[in-house]
Amino acid sequence: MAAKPTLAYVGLGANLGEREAALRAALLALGEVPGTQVLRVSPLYRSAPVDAGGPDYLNAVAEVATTLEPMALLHMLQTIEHAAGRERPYRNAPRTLDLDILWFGDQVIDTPELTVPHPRMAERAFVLRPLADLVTQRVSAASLQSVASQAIERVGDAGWADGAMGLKCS
Ligand code: PH2
Ligand code: MG
Ligand code: MG
Repeated sequence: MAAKPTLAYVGLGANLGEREAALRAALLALGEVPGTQVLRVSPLYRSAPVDAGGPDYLNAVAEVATTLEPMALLHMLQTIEHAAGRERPYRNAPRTLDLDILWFGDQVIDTPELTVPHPRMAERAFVLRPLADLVTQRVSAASLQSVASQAIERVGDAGWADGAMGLKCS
């Protein structure tokens, strides 16, 4: 019997190269991960790097259903990052693609390799704003208020990810 899928939220970011194209390609790749479907994607946001340098970031959040275990999903995300030319010369270095597990169902995970919920998501408008677009009731007004001073701009049209979410079987 197939495992029951878990609803997970993945943060996408890029601040080097063709940023929007990289995020679209990542969504397509995510939809091709075994047992994994991209259900919805937030609008796209632009912001200056937080605790980091380099060009502005583009960020979004994807809602996925996956039958993978969290560690298996993490390794698939790392494979997709690597294929996009991701290098890790130092912490928070500019990057062609960053894919972070924000939530994995309601699981709490604390291992050297993976911490879920994402440990810094509550401090970051570039995570909370797109997440709130998808799951309004799960992101409190108070937490949005606490990041309201961070400059962030919604860019592009609502359908920026159309065509990057694979074929839906009905
Ligand atoms: N990611 C970081 C560090 N800083 N800043 C913005 N605006 N967007 C990001 O995705 C981002 C960041 C580390 O992952
Ligand atoms: Mg990150
Ligand atoms: Mg990361």
